Amino acid sequence: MKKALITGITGQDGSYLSSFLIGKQYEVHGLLRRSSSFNTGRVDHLYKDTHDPSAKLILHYGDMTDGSSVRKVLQEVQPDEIYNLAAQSHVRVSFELPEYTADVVATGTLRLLEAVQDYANSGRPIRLYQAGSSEMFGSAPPPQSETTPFHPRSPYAVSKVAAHWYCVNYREAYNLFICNGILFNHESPHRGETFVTRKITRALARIKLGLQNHLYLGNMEARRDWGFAGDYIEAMWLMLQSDKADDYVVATGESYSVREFLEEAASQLDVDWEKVVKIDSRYLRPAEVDFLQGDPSKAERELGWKPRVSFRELVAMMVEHDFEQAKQECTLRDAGHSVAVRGAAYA
Ligand code: NAP
Ligand code: F7E
Repeated sequence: MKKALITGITGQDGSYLSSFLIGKQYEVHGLLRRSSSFNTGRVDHLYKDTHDPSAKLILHYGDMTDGSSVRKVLQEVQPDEIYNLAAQSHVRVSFELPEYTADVVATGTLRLLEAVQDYANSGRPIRLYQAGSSEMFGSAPPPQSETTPFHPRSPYAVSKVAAHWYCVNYREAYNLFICNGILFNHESPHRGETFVTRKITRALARIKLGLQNHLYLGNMEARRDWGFAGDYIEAMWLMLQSDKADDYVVATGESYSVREFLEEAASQLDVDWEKVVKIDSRYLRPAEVDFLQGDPSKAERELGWKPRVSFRELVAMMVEHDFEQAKQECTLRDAGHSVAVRGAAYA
């Protein structure tokens, strides 16, 4: 049985990847950061008590800002594959928390690489996937491919570029099997509620059922290449099954504006969005990424990877999920419970 270690296991991608790897008979270990409240909601359905011999998901406390914990978990688990997904991944928030973002995303990756190098030095084979991002391309004109130069536009993106180059450097210097995935935006019902797609589908569903009145957005003209997270985690795994460690763009090849995403979601829910959407400048960014559209032909050619879920199907999947959630909120409200507006400094 193969063992995988996933940092960022409680995030959107961590949850899809865990489920996928368990389906492939892996024993999955995850680095869990300590929180004062439960933060395992996305993987709870995969979790069994560790005393149960059939448990396939094992969680370990650790934090990318604490190199000793990363090293200890690696030594304890002895994985065949590591998926480094942990990040302060919100671009707008990275302007508020630049040093922390760099510590987790850039230096955190370096801490992991140091631990991996020592581990590999003792003769144990290991493969590492690094979660790179289309944000690294920033203002480079589309379509963006593996040969497009990076021009990052946020502390998050700069940190991901640093992590990317640390990985290339450790691959070349120490002959380690490390793949950088350069993934374009990917979404799902597990997407964090403050990213624009989920913010839109959740708010429109709540508006439809009378749970809120307005949706406040920033730049509606930004264009993104949006795919389904469940498709993208398969590309991560394929990279680590390949004969050669390399870097790959993972994208759909299509691009839509935030406005187009909004129009599609509103039409599926039959909501007149122009009556409920307002612009709030607090959601604008000090530097924006205007146009991302990936060229995934290398991943298709070399890994045999292709996205399965279309843009419309993705919107439908998210709308359906959030409409069901909003209906549950209505049931609670009708039973006399208060329905809270969840807090986030920046959505
Ligand atoms: P996400 O939902 O924001 O999940 C991030 C994960 O990192 C969570 O499990 C989070 O834990 C964990 N984390 C944050 N800070 C940590 C720390 N100091 N130590 C340990 N863990 C920490 O992100 P995602 O959408 O799944 O994305 C996965 C990875 O791919 C990230 O690296 C992201 O930057 C990158 N990426 C994402 C996209 C996309 O469109 N989704 C595209 C390209 C690249 P908590 O649950 O406790 O917060
Ligand atoms: O913004 C615009 C915003 O926050 C998309 C992360 O997973 O993908 C994600 O980063 C666009 C931007 O994602 C709002 O200005 C308008 O142009 O959903 P987002 P992102 O910044 O593209 C990349 C690939 C990652 O690697 C990241 O980790 O939408 N936008 N109005 C808004 N965005 C937000 N969040 N909220 C708004 O109200």
